[in-house]
Amino acid sequence: MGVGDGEPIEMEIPEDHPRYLSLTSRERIADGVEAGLVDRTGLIAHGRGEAFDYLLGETTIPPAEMATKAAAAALVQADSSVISVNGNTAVLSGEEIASMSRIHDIPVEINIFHRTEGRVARLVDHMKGFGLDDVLGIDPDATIPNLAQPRAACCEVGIYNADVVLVPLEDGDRAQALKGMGKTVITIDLNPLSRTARTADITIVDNVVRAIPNIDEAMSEMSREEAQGILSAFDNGDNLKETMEFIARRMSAGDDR
Ligand code: PTJ
Repeated sequence: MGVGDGEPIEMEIPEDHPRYLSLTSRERIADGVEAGLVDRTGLIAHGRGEAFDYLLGETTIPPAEMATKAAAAALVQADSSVISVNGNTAVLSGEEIASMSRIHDIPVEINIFHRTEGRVARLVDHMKGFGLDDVLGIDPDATIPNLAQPRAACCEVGIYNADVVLVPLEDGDRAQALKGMGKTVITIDLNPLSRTARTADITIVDNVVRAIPNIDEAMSEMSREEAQGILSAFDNGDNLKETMEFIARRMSAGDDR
């Protein structure tokens, strides 16, 4: 659904369009706002993500492949992990997250920045629509320390007790507060300069749409022993530096695709 003269219009995007994924993602976010799943500021966040994705060439670049392996390793080694899902993530990657949750037995918690109980309930239903029996997030019973309410609300059996948290498109304050609790924070953020990207232990600078299936696949192929070696060799600061060098090289080469 698109918008013309204030009236919603149906958009048909041909599958062979060179920017099919980007355009269909844009439609999903817009539809998500209409369905009360995505906060309206999610449109702006998505636009910022699109701009960075364009700089990457809308593909998973080598440093992101390394970070994806490190994320998979942290999840393979975790005692208790959780996937924190917000509005944008749910409409872009809900089905793939549900599949990853089932295969690797990782709980999903709806945890949103612009919290309303109605939107949490709709997002829980949305994720259950992909076949998950239990989705956390309604009736939070714990609080993330050093973070103002309502963003601090979370579930004890989910985010509060987890040692490893996968939080795509997170905000900087909450990423910092989760780190302050001693957790390993994995984020997916197309902006390598964001506070979240710099705060997390592992930052995958990639589109959540590509990153989730990649983490899922990497986990399926990894033993705990292998995971230990990958984690010891990974440094998030170095990885972000390589990411920015990749973008700078691409821009100075004038490579538009
Ligand atoms: O559903 P809510 O209430 O939790 O709100 C979610 C948003 C995303 C609106 C909220 O967390 C927010 O405002 O986020 P920010 O601070 O704008 O940060 C979003 C980050 O995600 C930015 O750095 C974007 O570049 C990045 N981003 C946007 N789309 C994608 C993305 N990263 C990966 N994949 C994307 N598709």
